[in-house]
Formats: sequence, structure tokens, C-alpha cells
Amino acid sequence: MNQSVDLPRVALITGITGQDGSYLAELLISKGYIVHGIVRRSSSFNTARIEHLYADRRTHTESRMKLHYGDLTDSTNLVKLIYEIQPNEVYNLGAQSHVKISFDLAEYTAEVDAVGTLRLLDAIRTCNMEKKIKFYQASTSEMYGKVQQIPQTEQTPFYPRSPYGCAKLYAYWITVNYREAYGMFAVNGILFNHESPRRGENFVTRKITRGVAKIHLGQQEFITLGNLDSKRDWGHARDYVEAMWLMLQQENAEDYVIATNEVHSVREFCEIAFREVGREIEWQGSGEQEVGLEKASGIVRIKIDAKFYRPTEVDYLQGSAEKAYKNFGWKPKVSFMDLVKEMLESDIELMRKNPNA
Ligand code: NDP
Ligand code: GDR
Repeated sequence: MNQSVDLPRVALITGITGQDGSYLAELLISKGYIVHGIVRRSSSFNTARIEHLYADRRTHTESRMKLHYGDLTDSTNLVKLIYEIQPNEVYNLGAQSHVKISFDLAEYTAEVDAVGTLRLLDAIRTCNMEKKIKFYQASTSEMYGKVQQIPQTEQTPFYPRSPYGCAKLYAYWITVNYREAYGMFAVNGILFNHESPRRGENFVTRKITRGVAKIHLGQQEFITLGNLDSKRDWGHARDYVEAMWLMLQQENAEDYVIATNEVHSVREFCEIAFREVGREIEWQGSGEQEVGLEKASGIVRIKIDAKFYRPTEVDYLQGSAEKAYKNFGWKPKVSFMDLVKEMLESDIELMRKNPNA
């Protein structure tokens, strides 16, 4: 009997403590994988999103999840981890992922998001595992940047508009290059925005749902935002991590767009979230002077602050995941309205329990 058939598959996730890393770890554990994750050293706990996985019996009794200190800026550490873990699949989700912050931390963003990807690919080669490991790179719709074509597909030309987008474009191409140069099974998932109750608090959707939850509970009066007119294709993170896994299960290593093909503006997101708690918003003024008033009371609920604008903005993102649907039947399960509802309900519950959250 072939012993290897019974061996559980082993995955290594960089960025396991992030939104996507936590959902992906859950998915892989449910599929019987042993999941290893790289955690950055931090002065306070940064594992809140995967805490519940510790409570899972399988992570204790069957050692289904193992965490390691590491960092995408530390090559020696990456080589050591690849060598020790000998993973079948590597998911590179670790990144400085905030677009606005990348203008302030441009060099660091390139160091982690661009060169970090190279370090990880090279660590795999250093361990002579380039033919044994399947590699997933967390590429992004931010690479499309300035609108060239609607909807955006795998063929649309790139035009990044931020240090983050530029760094991710390097990571995209180095992944393609290692696939072509060394025959690695290395793929880019070009994922459009995806959100969830676990989304970082300083991304716009979560900022809005947290703010609306606090306003609803009388804990806060208004939310301060930047550009209300940018449009995004927002899906649910849980659906999107499934696509990551599916890409690595295909016979051929290919790049895929993952998106919903449905677009909403930040302004619409605000209106819908307020409507969910029974409040209508009307807009007054323009530019930085614009405000969102609550219709019934005339109280200002949304203010604009120039500090949340970006030096160069990505105005419009809409992706077509036709290829993923055709090749492996992927399509989003959670609708936009259900996503907003789930995030809002979760934040209302969170703020009710802990008004200081
Ligand atoms: P998060 O910001 O929630 O998570 C990022 C993860 O990367 C965290 O675990 C973070 O650790 C880790 N990280 C940051 N810096 C380093 C470093 N120097 N070394 C190792 N790890 C590091 O992002 P998401 O989960 O939303 O996104 C996952 C990936 O997908 C990212 O690469 C992102 O750029 C990309 N992406 C995201 C999309 C989205 O809409 N969410 C769309 C397209 C691509 P810590 O917890 O300690 O901060
Ligand atoms: P994005 O997400 O830049 O698309 O990157 P974000 O939620 O930060 O911004 C979306 C749009 O909302 C506008 N906006 C604001 N954004 C933030 N963060 N805060 C505000 O107060 C605010 N007001 C308006 C922005 O200008 C922008 O147009 C996300 C990240 O997850 C990336 O890592 C990922 O690659 C892309 O999605 C796809």
C-alpha cells in the first residue's frame, strides 16, 4: 500500500493572523490539512483572528495548526521554516496590505510585499523544493489601478496607482517568472476587494459598519471618511479563500481573477449600512465640505476629511471571474447585501458587549 496516500497534506500560510489567513486556515483544517502559520513578533497579542482555532479539538489532539515566528523580511528564517515544515502548499498572504498607508511606508511596503515574495520563492528553491511545492501569491485588483478596461480580466493591462500596487505588481511578475524559469507550480490569484466581520478596522467597509453600529447604539455621533465616489467590487473573504485553494488543486498553474462583477460606491455602502439600522442618509454640499445627514433628525452622521484621500486614487474596479468559473466552477456565494448585513450584525454585537472595541 502507498503510505503517502494516508499522509495529511501540509500547508504553510504567511499572513495567517490576517483576515484571509484566518479563513484559509479554517478551510484547510476542515479539509484535513496540517496548517503551519507564520506570525510576526509583536508587543501585544496579534492572533485574535485565529484564537478560536486553538479551541478546536483538532488543533490540540491532532496538532492541526502550528505557529512559527517569522517575517517576510527575514530570508534565513524563511529558508529554515520551509526546510523544517516541508509543505506541499505555500500561501503567501503576508503583506503590508493598506493602500493609503503604503504612501507613508513606501519602502517598507516594497520590502515586504515585493521583495518578501521573492525571498519566499527563493527560500523554496534554496531547499530544492521548487518541483514539490505549490505556491499561491496574493495578487490584487490594485494592480489594474487606472481604468483601462471594464470589467477587468486576466488579460487587462496593469497600471498601479500606489506604492502598494507597484510592490504587488513586482510580486505578480516574479511569481510568473519563477513558474516559467524553474517550472514551479506558482499561481497568482488576482483578488478584488473582499471583506468580512474580520476585516481590519481601517479599511473602508469595516470602518463604516463599526461606525454605524456605534451610532446605532448611541456610542458615537458621526463617521469621518475620505473619497465617497470610488467604486469597488466587494465580495466575502470566506468565498475568496476557497478560490485560493481551488487554484492550487488544478492540473495547470494559471493566474485567475476572483471577483463578483458587481460594483458599488463607498457612498452607496454608507447608505445601505445606515438603512440596515433604519436610518436614511441624505447628502449635502460637495468635496471636503460634503456631509451625510440623517433625514429624520438632520444630525450629521458622515463627515469628510482630506487626510483619508489618497495622492492617487483607484476610481473603479470591477472584475470578471469567468475563467475561474469555467475552469473550476468558482462563483461567489454571499451577496453584497448579505455581506453588509453580516458585518453590521457582527459589529453591533461586538459594540454591545464592549463599547470600547
Ligand atoms: P491583512 O492586512 O488582514 O493581513 C495581512 C497579514 O500579513 C497579517 O497576518 C500580517 O501580520 C501579515 N504581515 C504583515 N507584514 C508582514 C511581514 N513583514 N512578514 C510577515 N507577515 C506580515 O490582509 P488580508 O487578509 O485582507 O489580505 C491577505 C493578502 O491578500 C494580502 O497580501 C493582501 O495584500 C492581499 N489582498 C487582499 C485583498 C482584500 O480585499 N482583502 C484583495 C487582494 C489582495 P499582523 O497580523 O501581525 O499584522
Ligand atoms: P482598497 O480598500 O484601497 O480598495 O484596498 P480600502 O477599504 O482601504 O479603500 C476602498 C476605497 O474607499 C475609499 N475610502 C476610504 N478608505 C479607507 N481605508 N478609509 C476611509 O476613511 C475611506 N474613505 C473613502 C478609498 O479611497 C478607496 O477608494 C483593499 C486592500 O485590502 C488591499 O490590500 C487589496 O489589495 C485591495 O483592497 C483589493
